[in-house]
Amino acid sequence: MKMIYAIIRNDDKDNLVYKLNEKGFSVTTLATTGGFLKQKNVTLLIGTEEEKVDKAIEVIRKACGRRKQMVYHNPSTSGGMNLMNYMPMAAHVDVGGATVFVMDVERFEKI
Ligand code: 2BA
Repeated sequence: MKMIYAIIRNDDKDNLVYKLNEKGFSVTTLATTGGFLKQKNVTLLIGTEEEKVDKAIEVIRKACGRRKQMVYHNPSTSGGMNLMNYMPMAAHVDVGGATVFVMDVERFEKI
């Protein structure tokens, strides 16, 4: 038996939990905060058999892996009548990412 700790972005939580449940993994989510940036993130606890660990990590990678996302900025209205100030601006930003730890479970019981 193994325990997977996966620290992920809040935005990826619902999709990842859905995908893990769909594949038969039980999940507990904890609301956590990164120690460096002090931003809220989510830590998933996933207890599973050793032979299923790679499958769980594959699901995490697909749902949360680092990727580019297009974001649109609201046009500024503070720059006068210049047309450029009203043009929507688009940019690619990096989103996602997961930090995963896999640990041995000495004993597992449901009482
Ligand atoms: P990541 O390395 O992707 O880490 C994202 C979050 O995962 C971290 O949030 C932390 O909550 C958790 N985490 C990562 N590695 C961990 C570990 N070895 N043990 C326990 N938890 C761990 P934050 O601490 O707020 O860090 C956010 C991002 O800031 C990190 O992204 C990394 O790019 C950067 N960072 C973190 N610590 C740093 C440091 N001491 N110096 C420079 N950059 C740092």
